[in-house]
Amino acid sequence: MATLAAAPAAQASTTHVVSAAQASGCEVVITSVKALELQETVNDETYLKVGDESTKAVKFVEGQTHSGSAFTPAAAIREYIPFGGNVRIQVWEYDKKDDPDELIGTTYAYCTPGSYHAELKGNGADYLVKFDVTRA
Ligand SMILES: [Ca+2]
Ligand SMILES: [Ca+2]
Repeated sequence: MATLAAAPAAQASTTHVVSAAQASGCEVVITSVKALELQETVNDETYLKVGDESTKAVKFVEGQTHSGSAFTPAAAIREYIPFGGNVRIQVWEYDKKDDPDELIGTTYAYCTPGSYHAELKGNGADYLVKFDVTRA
């Protein structure tokens, strides 16, 4: 009985250590995306890859800004960043089947709370991505 009583106490201690580690992680949320220069002539069909998730494409005209919430699913613009780790953020331009999509650029979010912006340039396009990092 004494041994059984000790086991839950050990588990509780382990659980406490795990939640302390999680508390020092972060979350990144994409707040807005602006098309400074389009990849195509009239409209870009722009989507994001955040961590291992992809959003659906959103149409942009030159100079247009969409809030992060325009990109769906909403969960795809929100990602957990482990302490000491990072999350990759990419802007892509969708093209029809048989035509590979273009990667506009890549940036990284680290576990340091704050508001950030990154100008991503590539394949003739130029996009400004803003994102917030908070403790999670
Ligand atoms: Ca396209
Ligand atoms: Ca294209």
